[in-house]
Amino acid sequence: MIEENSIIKGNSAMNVFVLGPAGSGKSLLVKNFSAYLAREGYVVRTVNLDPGVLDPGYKADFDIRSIFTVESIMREMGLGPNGAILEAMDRLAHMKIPDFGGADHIIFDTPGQLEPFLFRDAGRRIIGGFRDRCCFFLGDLTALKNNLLGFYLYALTAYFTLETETIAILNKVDLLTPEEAEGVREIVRSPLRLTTKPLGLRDEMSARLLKTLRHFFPPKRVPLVSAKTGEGFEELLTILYEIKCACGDLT
Ligand SMILES: Nc1nc2c(ncn2[C@@H]2O[C@H](COP(=O)(O)OP(=O)(O)O)[C@@H](O)[C@H]2O)c(=O)[nH]1
Ligand SMILES: [Mg+2]
Repeated sequence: MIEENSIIKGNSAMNVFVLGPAGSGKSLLVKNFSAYLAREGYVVRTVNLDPGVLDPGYKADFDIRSIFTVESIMREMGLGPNGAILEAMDRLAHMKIPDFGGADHIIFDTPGQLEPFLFRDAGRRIIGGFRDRCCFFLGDLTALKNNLLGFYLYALTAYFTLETETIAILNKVDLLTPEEAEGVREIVRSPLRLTTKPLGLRDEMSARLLKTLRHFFPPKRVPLVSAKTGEGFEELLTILYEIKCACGDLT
């Protein structure tokens, strides 16, 4: 269990951590989804926790780069970029992130290097301090092709490592034809149909795993979205609403 820490006192917002590999569209989602929420009448704040980004494309209400950047840590400690990211996230785990009293949603942008979040304790310490929280785990549909299984497994690692409800989100649907998008939806709904007979061992294993993973990522909870056009944002908001309700704190 994660104990609450002093960072979160008074924060009754839904804290949404946007995670995913580099280029999956995290920063664009933070920018456009927060603007969408604001248009829907919510009080939204954005936080950039990526110390390596040159320009996230939006003006964050709190930006870690005002305290350090990957470059400044590289210089200060003589580290390479990967070591500097790990050091940055370890520092962040001990820092107080400003409390935005009165916000309904706080959307956090994160670095593309997933190691500190999925394979080290820093992410859990950064995220776990917030009471109402969830992760949006983004994948780039154009890069995933037929590897839905690998994507789910990463999202599952986030769920277990961070002890946080994790929504697997397939981004960049605008780059797919309607037929391709429907094909992905079909796989999400019925992963077993992926397999063709006779089954090889690998196919059989992936089919079984996908079947199990449906418990963690039920098809209704795997939205296909576009951070660019806003397609699927309504679905994301509904999911946030359901998570908030499940936290028992809806006012
Ligand atoms: N067409 C399209 N491009 C996107 C979408 N989301 C992100 N991108 C583009 O993908 C690239 C990487 O996006 P970015 O938000 O920087 O990814 P990050 O590294 O995960 O923060 C940028 O060129 C974005 O404009 C999307 O939904 N559709
Ligand atoms: Mg980014």
